[in-house]
Amino acid sequence: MKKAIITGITGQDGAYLAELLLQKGYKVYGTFRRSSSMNFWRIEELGISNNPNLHLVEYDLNDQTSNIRLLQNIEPDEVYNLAAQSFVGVSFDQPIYTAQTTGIGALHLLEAIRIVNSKIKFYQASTSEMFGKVQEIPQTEKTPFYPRSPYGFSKLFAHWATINYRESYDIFAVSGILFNHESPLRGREFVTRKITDSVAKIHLGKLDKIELGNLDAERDWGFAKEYVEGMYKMLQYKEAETFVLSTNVTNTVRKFVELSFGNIDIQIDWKGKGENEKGYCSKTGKLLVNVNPQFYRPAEVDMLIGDNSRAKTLLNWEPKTSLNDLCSNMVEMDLIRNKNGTSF
Ligand code: NDP
Ligand code: GDR
Repeated sequence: MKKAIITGITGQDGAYLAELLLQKGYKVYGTFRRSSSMNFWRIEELGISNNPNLHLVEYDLNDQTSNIRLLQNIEPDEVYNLAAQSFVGVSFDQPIYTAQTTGIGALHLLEAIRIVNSKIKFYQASTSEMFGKVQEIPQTEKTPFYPRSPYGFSKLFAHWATINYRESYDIFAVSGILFNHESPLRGREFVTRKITDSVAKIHLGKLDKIELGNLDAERDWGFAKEYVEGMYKMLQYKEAETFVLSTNVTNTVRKFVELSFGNIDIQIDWKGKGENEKGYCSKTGKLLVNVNPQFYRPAEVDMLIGDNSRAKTLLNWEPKTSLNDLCSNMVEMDLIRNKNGTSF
């Protein structure tokens, strides 16, 4: 039975990846951080929390002895490093912590592999945020990087550390440059889930309006469940390499707002009150979207659109879910949760 460690099993991707690896017959060791209130709602919602092949291990990426012990005790075949301070907005307020966890944290794990067993395969969760300021459209494995946040430059450090350990020590270390991927398991601080959860609350009369920042940012949004399959495929490929996973389609935050409200039969009048008056109304005149500068970032990534041809050709990986379907599924789940009072 193959053994895999997933750092960050309490997060969106960690939960989906654990589900996938369990289906593939792996023994999965998922790491979580000690906290005064436990955070297992995602693996519970997926129905895998009591799977006998799933083991939860307390761990912090920032504690190097815990990295070494993790590998010594479990003797894994594969390590998927998904743990990170992953929220771009917070990285501006907590840059040092973000660099330690999101950047140096990956190096801790690579060093632990070098020390304990250099045959362990390693996946690093890299990101389209490393492309940052647009240098090329679409963005590929060869596009120059220009990160625009402490999160982006920390991930870039981890990306290069992964490549360096691959080249220096012959470690099977893969970097997956993933564009935004969303799902009903997305954290509520990220814009898509913030919107779908708010739309559900507005529909149920629990909220008046959504407060958002930059509505014109463009993102290449896919479905997270399909992206974790890409991670798995990268570690099974014959060589350790770098791959982009994306849908190759970009949309604005504004479009995602429109799609989400469409699910509860509301149309936003973008010509209505207007951004200068800080809000947009429904066609019937109810203020539903407020633009709040609090949610603007000191430096923004204006536009991301990927090119997944390499992953398509070499890994036979391709996204299938449209943004429309993804959005409908997220709104539907948020309606159910908010009705049941189980929204996380
Ligand atoms: P989440 O924020 O949902 O999950 C992050 C996970 O990391 C959580 O389990 C969190 O634990 C854990 N974590 C944070 N700090 C530490 C630490 N110091 N030690 C151990 N664990 C820690 O992220 P996603 O699931 O969305 O993303 C997974 C990875 O992929 C992240 O590295 C992210 O940066 C990267 N990525 C994500 C993309 C996306 O669109 N989702 C796109 C490209 C890359 P806790 O629950 O306790 O906070
Ligand atoms: P991102 O995701 O920064 O792309 O990082 P996020 O959903 O936070 O922002 C996307 C875009 O929406 C704009 N925006 C808002 N964002 C948030 N969170 N809240 C708002 O109210 C709001 N209003 C507008 C943002 O300015 C931005 O342009 C995600 C994370 O998962 C990273 O870990 C991952 O690496 C990248 O995706 C790829």
